[in-house]
Amino acid sequence: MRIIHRPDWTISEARVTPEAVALARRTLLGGAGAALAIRPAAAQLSWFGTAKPLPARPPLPARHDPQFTGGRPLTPEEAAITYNNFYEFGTDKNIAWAAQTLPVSPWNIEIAGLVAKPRTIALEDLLKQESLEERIYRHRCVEAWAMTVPWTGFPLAALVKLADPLSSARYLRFTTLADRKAMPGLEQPWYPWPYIEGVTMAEATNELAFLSLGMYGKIIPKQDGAPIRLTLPWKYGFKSAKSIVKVEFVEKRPVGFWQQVQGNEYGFWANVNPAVPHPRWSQAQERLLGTNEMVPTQIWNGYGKYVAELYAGLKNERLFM
Ligand SMILES: Nc1nc2c(c(=O)[nH]1)N[C@H]1C(S)=C(S)[C@@H](COP(=O)(O)O)O[C@H]1N2
Ligand SMILES: [Mo]
Repeated sequence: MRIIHRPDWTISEARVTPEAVALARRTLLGGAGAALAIRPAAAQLSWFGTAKPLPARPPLPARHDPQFTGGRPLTPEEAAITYNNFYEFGTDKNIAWAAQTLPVSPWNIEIAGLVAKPRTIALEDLLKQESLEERIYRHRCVEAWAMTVPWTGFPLAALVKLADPLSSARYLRFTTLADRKAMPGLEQPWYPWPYIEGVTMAEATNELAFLSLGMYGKIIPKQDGAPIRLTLPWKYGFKSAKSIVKVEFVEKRPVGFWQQVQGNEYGFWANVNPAVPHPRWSQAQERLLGTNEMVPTQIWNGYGKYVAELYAGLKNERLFM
């Protein structure tokens, strides 16, 4: 028997409204939130400080790369870091508090598969070898919400170089943390844990592909994938795997978490394209977190100048799902 468990977001985000955000906030507040809808915006801001504050994050200084501006106003930090997809902590958007149990230190990354020397690196040792920079990127979730965020990290290409892959390596396969003690979402056994994602070698070494350790000039929040996550701004957000523990160089195309859950809706490539609808909703527009403004979606999420050529020869692939 095959049971298809559709995550609630695959239905709900298609009809997202400002009310949905109000509802999310109300949930954060518990019962006290019922009055929220009639409170002025300024008063709404204070709930964040008073209800259940998220831990303060230490600064993570880095050189800002002026090449990546985001092209639209930054999403307010509070909006970006309290509206998350991180199924290991639950299937709704307000998992920020639940995610504080994520154990981030010590953190090791296993480099495995088709590389000169498979090994495990402590994150702090990896960071000694990479220099951090800040880039503002647009993020587009397949559910049609979007944000614009300053990420701090280093190019994925630098990790590929350090890993020293063999010429037979064709893909990178990322495995993320699956810790039953810390992650209540793993109790939902119908999901194919751990969360896996993958990219081609050409994608991994593209200038845009980034590993993020910070957000808004500070250490990345746990709910956003601490201590290290992928940031692939031209692809739907589910490709940007959080809390990575293993990077494997492989010959076979990896099958991602969402592809396993619902392969007819979520594929390997998942490049953003307004003209290719999701089977159950349009991708023509996106809702900006923070303002709820609806704006047109751009092909490759606006990053065609960097990545379109990667796909020029791939005529028989489902590039946009
Ligand atoms: N391990 C893991 N990584 C994940 C997810 C997840 O559920 N688990 N969700 C993905 C999805 S669908 C999106 S849109 C982004 C959301 O990142 P954010 O919460 O920082 O906005 O993370 C991606 N990476
Ligand atoms: Mo997403």
